[in-house]
Amino acid sequence: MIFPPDFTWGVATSSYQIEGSPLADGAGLSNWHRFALESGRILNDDHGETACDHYRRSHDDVALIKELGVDAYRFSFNWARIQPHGKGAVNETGLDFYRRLVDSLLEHGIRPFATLHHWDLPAILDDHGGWLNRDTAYRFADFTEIMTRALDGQIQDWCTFNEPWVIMHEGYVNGAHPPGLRDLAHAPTVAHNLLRAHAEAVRAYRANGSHRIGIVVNIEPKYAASDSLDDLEAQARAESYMNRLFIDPIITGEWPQPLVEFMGEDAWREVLKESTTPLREPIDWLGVNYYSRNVVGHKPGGFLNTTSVRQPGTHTEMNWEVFPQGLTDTLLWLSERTQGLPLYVTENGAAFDDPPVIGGRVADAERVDYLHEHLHAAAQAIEQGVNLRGYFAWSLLDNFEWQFGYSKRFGLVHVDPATQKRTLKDSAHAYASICRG
Ligand code: IFM
Repeated sequence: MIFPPDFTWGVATSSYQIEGSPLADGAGLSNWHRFALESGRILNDDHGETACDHYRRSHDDVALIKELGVDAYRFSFNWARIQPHGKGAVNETGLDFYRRLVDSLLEHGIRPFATLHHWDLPAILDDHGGWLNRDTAYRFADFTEIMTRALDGQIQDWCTFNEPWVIMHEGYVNGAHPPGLRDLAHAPTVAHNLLRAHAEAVRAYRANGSHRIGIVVNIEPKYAASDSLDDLEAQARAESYMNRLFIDPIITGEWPQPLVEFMGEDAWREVLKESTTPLREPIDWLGVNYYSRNVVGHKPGGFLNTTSVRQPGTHTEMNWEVFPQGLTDTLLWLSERTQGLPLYVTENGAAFDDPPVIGGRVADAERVDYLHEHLHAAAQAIEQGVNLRGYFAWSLLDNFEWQFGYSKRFGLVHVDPATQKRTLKDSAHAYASICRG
């Protein structure tokens, strides 16, 4: 495996998944905390009240990141800590937490990669329609301006959204995330508002910041189950919905046609009335979160008239097929669609049923293999000409995996929920030796 000498090696987390203390020091309630506290929403009624207690242990966690020998740390802000009411006055105590975190990263020589929004929205904005409301885009641009003014001196790599597709699909179509709505008809409006918010935020950033800004999308490459026309069309619909809905408007200014055709122009009427030109705000880089692939067949009555065809072979605890070739394919696909824009793998990793800590060791051999195979796949993409600038392992810590609570463990570092003790798994040691070259 050969990586360029200036390749960025990192680990990633997000605010609600690790911080805990969600209401501390004047923070407002977030949509995620409110949702998690509603009984029946999350497996075992888990929530982020404590999570990895990172809010109180961030200094030690930065030392842990340093111990891994990585160059960069990708994290996100809990917007409700900073603007408890989703707009207006800044809660300086909340902002100070991130100031301290960033100072500590820089003191340790670790480059901060900041995500402005990784799903935790001030709950009050959800009360006003969340991403169905056009105004949320302007609130997000204001928030971006606040963060940029406060931290652009120290942070050079910014990202607007993490996985806008998940916000749209799980929150407004599938109902597993807040606000828990279930209607495919929401997709065009929510996608449009998220893209508007992204573009407004990039413009706010350009006015106030002077480094780099991008967006992170989740891509699950879609392979047709057969060469039949039905399956090929099913593949195109699935790809349009999940993989092209956010990239195409940003890069080409077009909505993916197979999806517009499938849903019918009526469903898209309001969105199609507006020009996509303002959505095409140039970005400096694109992040991709890759975990698995999807083999798609035609099935009348299935979601988008498609079905997922389960493949033999290893699956993770999330029931996701382990398919490293999909990462090479994804990077080549993105590279072509984005005409050589700098790319980062901003998340890649796996939940496995890890063995327990024995004698200070977690022998997570499956994750070690997963990591090696996917890094090999990334190196192959570079060899084939992809402008890949870095890789972030998901995740630094075992953490709150959304609707699955604490049942799925993605960490390179084991976290004991009772004591919060951190233990480096074998995968952390393996990753550290790769990062150190
Ligand atoms: O834990 C999530 C993360 O928040 C977003 N990307 C996928 C990860 C694993 O499901």
